[in-house]
Amino acid sequence: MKKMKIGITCYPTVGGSGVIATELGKLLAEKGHEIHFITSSVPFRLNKMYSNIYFHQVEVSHYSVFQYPPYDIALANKMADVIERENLDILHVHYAIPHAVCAILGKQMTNRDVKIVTTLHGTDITVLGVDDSLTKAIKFGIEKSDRVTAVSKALVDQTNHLISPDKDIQVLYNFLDERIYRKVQSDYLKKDYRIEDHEKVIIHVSNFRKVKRVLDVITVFAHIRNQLPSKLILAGDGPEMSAVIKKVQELQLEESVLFLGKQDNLEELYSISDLMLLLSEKESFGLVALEAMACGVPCIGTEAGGIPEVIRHHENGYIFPVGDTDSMGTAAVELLNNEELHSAFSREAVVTVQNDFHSSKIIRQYENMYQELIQEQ
Ligand code: GMT
Repeated sequence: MKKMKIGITCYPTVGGSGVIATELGKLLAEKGHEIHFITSSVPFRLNKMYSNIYFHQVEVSHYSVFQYPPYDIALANKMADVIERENLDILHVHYAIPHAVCAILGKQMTNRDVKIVTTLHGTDITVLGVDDSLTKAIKFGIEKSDRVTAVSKALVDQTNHLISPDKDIQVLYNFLDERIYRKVQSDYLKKDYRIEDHEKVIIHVSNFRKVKRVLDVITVFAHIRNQLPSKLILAGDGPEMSAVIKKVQELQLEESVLFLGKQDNLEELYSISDLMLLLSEKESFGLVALEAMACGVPCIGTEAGGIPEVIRHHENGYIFPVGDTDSMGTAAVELLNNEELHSAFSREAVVTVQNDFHSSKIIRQYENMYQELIQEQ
């Protein structure tokens, strides 16, 4: 396969989409492609040196005449610089707004035939797609991209429903680095966190936005805690944190809930967990569920968005309607009490990740898509 020069733009500090964009760049670099990140800061997962990964920082002028710093224009300008100087074959942007629109503008500032690929991650469609001030820009960004991908079938359907773009959108699922996300020996953490051997460990990881319904996580955990000795690990932070703390206090669960804040090395936390709860009302994919499953943790999720494409009901976990905390609590207790069923779900979780979301498979799909585009020239 021809080695390509690929530009990547993402939100370098934001959750799952930044993680996927960065991991994609790293894995493509490992396959010999030359990668150029064009972002406002170094992507937080770019934590290792690669001789074929370059970083081009977008700098925004803060002149007093500008009421708002012109980030989008500065990004388009930087994209144009990199397209020309590095002779990029592909510019792959994550999020339609503003990145796809900037890429189209940046390309127009050059006379190069770089191909633009846009990946939709969710919030750009499910939240911004209903904002009248942005729908035309989102549609424009999608329609003028050479290829558009989305991280789940559900997100393709939602995009078609909300924006009706005149464009085929291809599903390319998220993936993870299996060398990192696997069951590891981290039992020492149980001792450190004062988790007794007979206690079950439930985990929730998110940015604690309202859409994640972390209060439901607490309700379900309270149900579990009533029936079984257990601890809840909460990893992450965000706007709902004070409401969550208040609810934990009201239910007198302070001794059983561990607030860990933002954490790296999540595989160590998943490896001591028995169950992951992802109870969001909007979720285009649910990367944290995939990470937990890769470490052998069954998940309970909601019917929202792409979650059922990852968590399969009665196979590797359970799916319930958003807010049905009674059913979630009952299913959780049954699963945690049934060792045989729990082991079967745990094994199946690992198999699902290997078969359907393996990085080698997904990276090949991206490479093939890029190659096809280049050959269209
Ligand atoms: O979940 C978030 O709030 C962060 C957001 C992001 O932009 O990183 O996540 C979105 O993209 C992830 C990677 O594709 C998906 O796994 C998340 O499901 C998706 N979040 C939503 O749709 C709410």
